[in-house]
Amino acid sequence: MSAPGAVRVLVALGSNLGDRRANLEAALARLSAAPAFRLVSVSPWIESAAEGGPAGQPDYLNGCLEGETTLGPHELLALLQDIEAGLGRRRELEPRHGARTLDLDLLFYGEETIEAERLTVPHPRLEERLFVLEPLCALQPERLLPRSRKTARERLQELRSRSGQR
Ligand code: A4P
Ligand code: MG
Repeated sequence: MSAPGAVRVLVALGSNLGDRRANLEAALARLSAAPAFRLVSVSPWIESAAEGGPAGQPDYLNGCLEGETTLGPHELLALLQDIEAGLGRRRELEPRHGARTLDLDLLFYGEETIEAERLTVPHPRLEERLFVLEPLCALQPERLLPRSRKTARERLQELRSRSGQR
């Protein structure tokens, strides 16, 4: 059952350092243990080569989760960043888009649009990334994306045909 005032959220997960599956599963366990967060569903984990960033990085394991929370969006971002740090991420030591034990990005916070200094929602790059759209489509293929105005499924097909994948 939903808590009163709870908001549906979607979070992207990624890891390309250490035991990637264990990192992602530990993130799920920590989120589920937070009193203000309820895990609703999780996509399969999907492996892909690192997009952008320094050359020679290990492949990523990515996924997406749907949850429900009574936290505000900034509080939720703080929780996600605490979990990243708790699982060994040292953001200050990484190059941009460098390898990381855990990356948690807030894709959607209900239907809200947020343009704050430290938080942009819906996530600004989600519509350009196969590694986000693939797991998102496993959970919400009909989700309408604000920039392209396409569904997640349509946008995934478009990016796949552009990159020569079927
Ligand atoms: N921030 C703003 N909006 C958000 C949001 N909606 N969710 C701010 C999370 N954070 C948000 O994040 C930098 C700052 O973004 C945070 O301090 C927060 O206040 P970060 O996680 O430190 O930086 P990042 O993840 O390196 O940067 P960025 O631009 O978010 O990178 P992406 O987009 O996450 O890409 N290839 C594959 N195959 N799989 C991947 O998962 N990931 C990346 C990183 C590159 N290539 C990849 C993958
Ligand atoms: Mg990130």
